[in-house]
Amino acid sequence: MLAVVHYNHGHPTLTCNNGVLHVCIPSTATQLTEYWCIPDQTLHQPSQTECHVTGNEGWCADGENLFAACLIPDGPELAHASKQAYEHLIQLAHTLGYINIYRIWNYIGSINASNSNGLERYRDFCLGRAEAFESLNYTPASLPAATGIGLQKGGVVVFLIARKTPQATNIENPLQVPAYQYPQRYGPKAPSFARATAIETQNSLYLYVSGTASIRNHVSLCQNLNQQTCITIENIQTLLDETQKKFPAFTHVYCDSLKIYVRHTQDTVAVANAFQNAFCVKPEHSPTLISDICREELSLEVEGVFRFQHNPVL
Ligand code: 3EB
Repeated sequence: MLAVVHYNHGHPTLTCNNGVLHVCIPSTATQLTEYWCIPDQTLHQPSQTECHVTGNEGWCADGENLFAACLIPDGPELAHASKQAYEHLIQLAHTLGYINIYRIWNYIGSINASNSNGLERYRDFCLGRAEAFESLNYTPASLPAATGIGLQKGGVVVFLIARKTPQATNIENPLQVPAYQYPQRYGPKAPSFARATAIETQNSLYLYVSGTASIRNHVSLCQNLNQQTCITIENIQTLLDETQKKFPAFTHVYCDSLKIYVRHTQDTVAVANAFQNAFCVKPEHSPTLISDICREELSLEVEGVFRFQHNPVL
């Protein structure tokens, strides 16, 4: 295991404990503990991990896989601090040799509120993140998959997973404009993320699906909860279909986990049931977090990890 993420009360912290990085993310509405393990770990010898925390940054690695996190303090504007923290975190991964960053999470305090200039804090964050990726010479087609979601308060908590070899394959959704090509009306810089990334291990192909919402082309479809649920399920299913087209040898797909973000507490049961049925995943592997979503009109967003196999797993 590389890291444990605790969604609980209190303020954000990073600590090392028995060679594992612990990230605490303040979440007043829901409590959740998440364990980040090495893909296909059972096939290898139990690996030795190394864990370090310095100031607002921490990481844990096993020689092939890295989990790294940083805490961005709150302020009247987020772009500058986000750019610096992103550059620093990505450079850290590169310096340690884990150059293939394939999945990033961003938890943004008061995501829909305005900053001191009247720019929505999500858009403010997107600006700094985009500038960081540009300054590090990332091409849009090589961005990691991501989640960008709200937290009740505070600055931004960022964590990522990366590995040394080989590169991830990016998957886009043909029903959606790539997020990095969203038009300017959604903010001064488009969100920097891929819809999904696939990584191959010895026996499996893992698909990391970004936070997915009820968006077609670049437009939100938000008539009601049922429509948002159906469109989001179709978007995730389309990413699974695209992956199978690119990797036809992997004929069997399993949902390892989902994370379901719901804006309104009263929608939790209906949304959780719909996604658990659609992707055959148990409730204990598909927790719900009450969070604000980066577009004010959206009520839900769902991310997941899917495993593709050559043969059925009994
Ligand atoms: C969307 O498709 C919904 O800014 O990192 C989903 C996943 C969303 C990641 C991010 C935003 C992000 O645009 C929002």
